Amino acid sequence: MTQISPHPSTSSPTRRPVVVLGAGPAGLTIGNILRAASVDCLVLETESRQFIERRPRAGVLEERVVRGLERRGLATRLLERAERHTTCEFRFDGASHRLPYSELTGQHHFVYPQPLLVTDLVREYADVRGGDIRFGVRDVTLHDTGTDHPSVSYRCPETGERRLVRCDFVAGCDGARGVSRAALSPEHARIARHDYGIGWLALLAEAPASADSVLFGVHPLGFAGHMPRSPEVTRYYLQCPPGDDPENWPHERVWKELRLRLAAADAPPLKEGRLVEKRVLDMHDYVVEPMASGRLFLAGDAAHLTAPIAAKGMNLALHDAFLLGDALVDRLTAGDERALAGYSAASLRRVWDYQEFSQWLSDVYHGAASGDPYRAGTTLARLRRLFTSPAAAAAFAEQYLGTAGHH
Ligand code: RFL
Repeated sequence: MTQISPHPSTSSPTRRPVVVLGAGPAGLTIGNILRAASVDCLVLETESRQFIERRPRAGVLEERVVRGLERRGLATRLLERAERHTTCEFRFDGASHRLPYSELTGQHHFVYPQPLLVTDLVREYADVRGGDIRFGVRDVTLHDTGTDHPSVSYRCPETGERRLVRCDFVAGCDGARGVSRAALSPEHARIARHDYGIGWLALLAEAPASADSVLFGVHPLGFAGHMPRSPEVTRYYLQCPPGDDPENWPHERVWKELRLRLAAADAPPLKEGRLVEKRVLDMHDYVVEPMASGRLFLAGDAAHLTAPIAAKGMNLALHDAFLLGDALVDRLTAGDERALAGYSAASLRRVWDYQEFSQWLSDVYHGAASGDPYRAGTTLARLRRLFTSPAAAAAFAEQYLGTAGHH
């Protein structure tokens, strides 16, 4: 619904070409692209700077995304500090199977925790490029996004006063729980949803990685994942019932299940540590089509959610940000509308491709524990094919690295 709430009475409405909602990877990247082209913008964020710089989430970036950040001057620290991964390892039937995806694609995964990337992007936007950002804003409301004169209002955290910002475009990058998705016109926007009916217990352990690569354990007890994050912290996942209570997973149970589900002959023991994050994620996806209506353009999780199954969410958010940031610059500096008009369709091609990969991978991860011997059998056949068919391995590597068929 395009929000038509009356404009709040404010003493001095300001004006900016672009208002960006949300200071996640998508919003901050768009802000940086606009500032580099001397386009004025305002980023509004409901949380504090300290909070967004510490929020632990993703950590795996495709090389193509890293090069996109590098071209825009946003990857200096990332390139100095990120680890490059070349291989992932599946564990099933009690054995390890390594898949050398860099040999197959010529590209790497870069492991760089999302809070570090967000810290770099905020610093570059606010402290280096002089971009305007307001943290801790309340009651963000969009107005008139279906007209040529949209605006955004919010409550100022310091004074409690409502402020109105008139603009030419709104970039809705406010994530899965933001307000911009609801401001799309319902006659034009459709939301496709998929629920996997599966939960993942997402864990952060204060422990070094137990292997030099990502590990995927496909086991009759359920999926288990191991993702190195930094020398001190490792992410683990355990499949669990959706909506499970993390309190059902005390320290001993977590490590016992991880040891069982990631077991493989000759594998060194897991390096255990204190669990500093323990939350249950219900695996579901949605895609908004189209990702724009009037002067409102969505990017990242605001427009599409991909369960962390294929580690694609942050990558998609950044692919969107490159497309939308560049398109807004074309429109606002050269009057060229073409990229903006094609933005939604261009982004959605990749989004659906990644959704399909996520669904495929979910079958592989969860089939063995489905309780259905037929699904368990086909899951194992798919897995074995990755290690017996070079064509199957290459197809997996292309999708995992995001190198296939996109520009
Ligand atoms: P974000 O990062 O959620 O940022 C949105 C920002 O908007 C703010 N906000 C508002 N601001 C203004 N007005 C409002 N009304 C607002 N409402 C909210 C929020 O405070 C926030 O700062 O969205 P963005 O930029 O689209 O980025 C998306 C990524 O954060 C997300 O896709 C990834 O974290 C997903 N994800 C992973 N992605 C990967 O590519 N690789 C991974 O390995 C990976 N692992 C994960 C993940 C997500 C996880 N969780 C918890 C959701 C692991 C986990 C556990």
